[in-house]
Amino acid sequence: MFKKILVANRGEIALRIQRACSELGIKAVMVYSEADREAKYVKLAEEAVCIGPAPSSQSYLNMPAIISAAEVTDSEAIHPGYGFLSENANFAERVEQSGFQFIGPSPESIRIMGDKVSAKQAMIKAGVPCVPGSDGELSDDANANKRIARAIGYPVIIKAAGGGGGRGMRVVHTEAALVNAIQMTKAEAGAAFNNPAVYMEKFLQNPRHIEIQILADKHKNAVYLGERDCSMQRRHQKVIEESPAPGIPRKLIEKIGERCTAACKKIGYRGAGTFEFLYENGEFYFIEMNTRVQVEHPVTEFTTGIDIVKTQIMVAAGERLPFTQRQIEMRGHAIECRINAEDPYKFVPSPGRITMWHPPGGPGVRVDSHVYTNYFVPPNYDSMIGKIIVYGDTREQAMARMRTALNETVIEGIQTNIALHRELMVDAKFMGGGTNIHYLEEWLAAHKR
Ligand code: MV4
Repeated sequence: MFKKILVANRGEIALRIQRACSELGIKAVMVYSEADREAKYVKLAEEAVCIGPAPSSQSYLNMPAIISAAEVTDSEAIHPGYGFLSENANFAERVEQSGFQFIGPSPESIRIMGDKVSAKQAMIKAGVPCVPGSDGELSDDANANKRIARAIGYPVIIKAAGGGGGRGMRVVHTEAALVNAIQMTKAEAGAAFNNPAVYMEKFLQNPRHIEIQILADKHKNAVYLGERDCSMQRRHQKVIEESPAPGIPRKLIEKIGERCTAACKKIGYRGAGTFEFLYENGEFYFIEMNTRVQVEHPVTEFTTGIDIVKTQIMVAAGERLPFTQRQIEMRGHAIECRINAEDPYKFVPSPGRITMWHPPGGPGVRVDSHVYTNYFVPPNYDSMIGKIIVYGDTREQAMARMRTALNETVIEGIQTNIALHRELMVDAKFMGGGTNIHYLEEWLAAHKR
């Protein structure tokens, strides 16, 4: 096992990784920008290294600064967390070339999944069901593209190979609009991702966003830890996540989970990973794979009892997965609310000093946050300041615990989206379960203020 790991991230995930290291008896070296000197995990750290000024381009995205920090502290491995450099294949490669273990999949796996065309081709080959679409990248042949769209059936969606997470996509409803839409998406993709390649898919009108969590070791073992329903989102930012996904038969989850683990074994995937699917009319369609730990991993930790971050570290060190698929049981229900420093209805960021922080507690309540009373939320980064995660034997009990937890929470000095969460937790349709990816935006439009 490693003796010392460098944590190359900030915020609540930096603290989460620091805690996992502490439990494993590993020293955690924290890095921080000039704006993050006062973060809780920096104060707690035995060792912390300033890697640059507040802008992430000069700190959390600064590869030489991070690798130097690992060198001067004699770290053996680097945990990238989520966001920033976590899915940057070149970073993973440079980490390994510098003699450190990257806590995540191989640079090759990251590269394949980063290109959505090659990711989809790998999944088709491995037997994972995908959205019907073009056979790889689109050519410049307008007539050929029209034939592809006609075969799929309108509406179709044009997506950038270098996109993902909602960036670089365009829905096309008629043949008259197709050629121009492809041209526009290619131009935007070339500018934004330095890769003009695009592909075409059938546009699914009312899907849910269901993802499968997997863990794999370096010895060709892979398991799935069930699913998460992440349909409650606004502008591609998830707001609430839960597991299990309401109303989806277990047999279907098991079937798709087995396809995911088979694909992991086939491509030699290691570490934690998430297969993202759209789910519509009882069918799963793969869209993307995330090669990092995700914000919403705690809901899966609650329902499986497995520590995903500790396992990431163990498998990166070469250990075998300490459980088989048969030993993994899902139990109860977990829900996560992301707490953002923002106006709850206008969504304008609200950085500043937190004058009062009273997190909730009690049975089945977990709070992952790096903030505290008198902490200053810097304006330079994502507005998420923490997550409240609850567990219950049933979805109803989990929702009741979340309502209690949200009512207990006191955050003063900045605006937060707690009020929005409190309203959603008593919304009849959400309480019924199984709302789709458009629900929150429709709800917000109907509850304008
Ligand atoms: C789609 C889709 C409908 N049909 N693909 C958006 C983010 C990226 N991961 C893929 N996305 C979508 N791909 C087809 N063929 C609808 C979306 C989509 C979406 C997906 C998941 C969660 C929220 C979303 C919000 C809008 C659109």
